[in-house]
Amino acid sequence: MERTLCIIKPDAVRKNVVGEIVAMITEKGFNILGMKMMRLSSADAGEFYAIHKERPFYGDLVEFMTSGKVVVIALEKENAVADYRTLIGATDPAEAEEGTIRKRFASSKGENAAHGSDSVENGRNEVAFFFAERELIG
Ligand code: 3AN
Repeated sequence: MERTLCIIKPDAVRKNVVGEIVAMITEKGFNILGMKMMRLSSADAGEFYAIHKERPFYGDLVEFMTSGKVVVIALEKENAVADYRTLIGATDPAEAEEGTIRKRFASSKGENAAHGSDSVENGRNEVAFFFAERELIG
């Protein structure tokens, strides 16, 4: 079983589409191991996105991710990482396939509704970044 991390980003929370996104995820057969709403601090967001530190959009990304509430969801399923990437769609909503979360709800490359882990290793690490093992219920 693989784990992957979903973050419903501040733009999607502001649009009141948390329920719709959770429904799209569970309809695809993902098991929710843990879910919480939180407001990321700059330190949290900066550390979580440290891999993008040198990218020109890093400052905007941290500012956006701390601009409002997010919903963090730990997901489990066979092939969870790739299947969830398929469900969220391309980073740029203009390139995202019909029926994906980003096609439906994202407004731009930056404000793109949902985060998804990009590898099996990052899936486990990102889930562990936000959840203690005892908070994850199989
Ligand atoms: P993904 O989220 O699809 O894995 P990455 O890993 O390339 O995409 O980028 C991580 C996050 O950085 C994206 N979710 C997005 O919020 C932001 N981002 C990526 N590219 C840009 C860009 N050109 N302009 C603004 N923000 C960006």
